[in-house]
Amino acid sequence: MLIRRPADILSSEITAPAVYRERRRFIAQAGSLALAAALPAGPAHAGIGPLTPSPLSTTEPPTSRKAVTTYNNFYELGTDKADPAENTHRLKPAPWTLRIEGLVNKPRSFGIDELLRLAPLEERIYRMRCVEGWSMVIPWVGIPLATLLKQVDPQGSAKYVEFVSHYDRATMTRGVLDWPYLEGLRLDEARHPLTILALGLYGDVLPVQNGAPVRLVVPWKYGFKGGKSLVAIRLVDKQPTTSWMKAGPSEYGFYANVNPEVEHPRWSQATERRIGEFTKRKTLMFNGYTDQVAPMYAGMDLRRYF
Ligand SMILES: Nc1nc2c(c(=O)[nH]1)N[C@H]1C(S)=C(S)[C@@H](COP(=O)(O)O)O[C@H]1N2
Ligand SMILES: [Mo]
Repeated sequence: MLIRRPADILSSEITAPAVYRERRRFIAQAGSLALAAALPAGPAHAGIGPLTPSPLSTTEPPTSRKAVTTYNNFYELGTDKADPAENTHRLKPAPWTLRIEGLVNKPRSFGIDELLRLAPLEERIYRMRCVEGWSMVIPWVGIPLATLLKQVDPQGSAKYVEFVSHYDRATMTRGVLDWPYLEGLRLDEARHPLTILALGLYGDVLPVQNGAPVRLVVPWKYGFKGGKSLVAIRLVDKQPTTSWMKAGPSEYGFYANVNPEVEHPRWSQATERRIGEFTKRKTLMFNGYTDQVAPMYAGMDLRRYF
């Protein structure tokens, strides 16, 4: 990944927990109204409740909405952190369909309204950590990916899941990476309860720069695993080669679990800077989700499978 120093974002931009809780109460109340009134009109509204709070959320204070929506990696919309928010007109998130295909018994496409109704929308406040060394806490809104996978009935031969992002050569970055942006998970990782398809953040529909209208979120892995603006999810029998693996196989592995003990070839992964803070934090194994995810990697050499 092209390396940039995190822009200086003031700690005052972190939303105070009390303010944030108040906001959430509002969203919970407004939510059922918003769903009834606004959803049929499409995703161009604010507020997508009702939201079910999740016990899988961290209690750490979320990073400010401003930082979450202006400090982004979305190379199709430019390689500077500020580019995606400035180039949102280059991606039209509606109408949209997400295809689920490959080794499944019931392949089909989902519209965004169908995804919104598939399962109770949950608020998942997750720690997120980029391989570049910065981190955020993001209040996502989404559904477990497992719920979606169940709908298509994966075949026994399906072992991996490939995630294909939207790409339009006419409006998006050319070069830099092998497009479309491609990511992958093992099937058990894809089915893990922490793995979600995000449809919103901070109680609203997903802004374009964060991967509208639907993107993957896998909180124990480096940020690049979370493919944005997904058009297809493909179940396959062999480990997919992802865009970043193609770009730099010695730097970006398939697993990409957050691991303070495995250095990126050009820098350490032992510490991180939480956007909005000035003192560095120690990076936690699996980004702090060890209890939930470590069993999936039992017996694996995580230096080899980085
Ligand atoms: N399609 C696509 N998805 C992508 C990227 C990208 O460049 N293109 N960048 C990844 C990286 S490196 C990170 S850190 C996260 C950033 O997500 P955020 O901007 O919502 O914080 O998106 C990931 N998903
Ligand atoms: Mo990243």
